[in-house]
Amino acid sequence: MRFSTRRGRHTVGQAGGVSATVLAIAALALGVAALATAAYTDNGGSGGGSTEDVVVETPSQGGTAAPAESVASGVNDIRQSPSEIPTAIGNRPPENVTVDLTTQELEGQLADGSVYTYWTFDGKVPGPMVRVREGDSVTLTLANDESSANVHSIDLHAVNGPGGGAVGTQTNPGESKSFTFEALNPGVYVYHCATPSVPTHIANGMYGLIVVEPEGGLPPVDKEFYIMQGEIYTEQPRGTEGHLDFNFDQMVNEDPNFVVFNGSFQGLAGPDALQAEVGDRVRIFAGNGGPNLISSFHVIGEIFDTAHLQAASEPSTNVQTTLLPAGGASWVEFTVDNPGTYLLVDHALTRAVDKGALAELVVTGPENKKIFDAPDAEEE
Ligand SMILES: [Cu+2]
Repeated sequence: MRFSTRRGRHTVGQAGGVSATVLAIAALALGVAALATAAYTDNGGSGGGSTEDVVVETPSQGGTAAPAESVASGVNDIRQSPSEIPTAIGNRPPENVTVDLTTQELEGQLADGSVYTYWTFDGKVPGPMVRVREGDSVTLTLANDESSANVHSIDLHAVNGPGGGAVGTQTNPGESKSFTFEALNPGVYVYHCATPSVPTHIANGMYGLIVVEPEGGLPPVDKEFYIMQGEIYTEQPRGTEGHLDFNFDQMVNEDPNFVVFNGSFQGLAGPDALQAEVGDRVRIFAGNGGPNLISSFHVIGEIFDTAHLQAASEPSTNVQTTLLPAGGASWVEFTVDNPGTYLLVDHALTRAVDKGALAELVVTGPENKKIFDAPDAEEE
């Protein structure tokens, strides 16, 4: 995505190419699954009233196990990096802003050994985060890559106007269309393709977030992350090797084989986990593309000091789990007090453990035993 203001054009988001980074999703998924299983051992007998035992794990320092690859060679990495966040708006007046997005259809890795044909904004799921200021006049140009087989479009929930922009952006392959809107309402909003069958386009990966910062900007934090949940409805069951096909009937029945964060099965873990340091104030922009399920977004071992429920301007405080409606979002903030691995999940937990909606936040730094002390925690 290209994104510019009067102050000059700069680029955010990736070029949509194949990432060279990585580790085997196989090993990764197994590791995460084991971790998740360990975290939910039937009350554990001493949960202090909670069925959730904090997973205490010292982050691996590396150097022993040979890194495997999390995305197979020659397969597109469609995962949006959770750290791919545009620069904060800060304290600036409203401006004219241009946003350029390109819709692309491409095969990418869904899970270890499995690929899927994604429909995307800029080659990633979710599409690039767009970040503007309340009062900005935003001119959005949507290009549909000439290699596409389908018409695509965009509906941004931050827009006040018919179809959220979809009426003006039904774009044939190889063409582009533009429209302009004023970002009247601050908040965090979902955008998605709105070309029939709309749920099909969404299920194939066509969603993202647009953040509209209020006058004066959002308060600074140490770390910001970008996570979106979505469902993938495949003809073949999980574990099938090779290309998995979309299944319309399963979508209509709201029975996805995969529920994912940022496009792939437990893809934000291990070397691709979110990273923070003890003492960091963390902000997560969390959205749900859907198209059908409601997410119960939770971070195991943390409490949201503030959660903007349904992305409302006023925060709620001390929230354990926040709902992300289909086509809705939230942003949550918390401070990490102790090192270890914290799991981001849809707390409808089969979706996390079995279907893929699970990510890791790895926190490094000194222990704070007054806040948390587990002498019987298993050492690595
Ligand atoms: Cu589309």
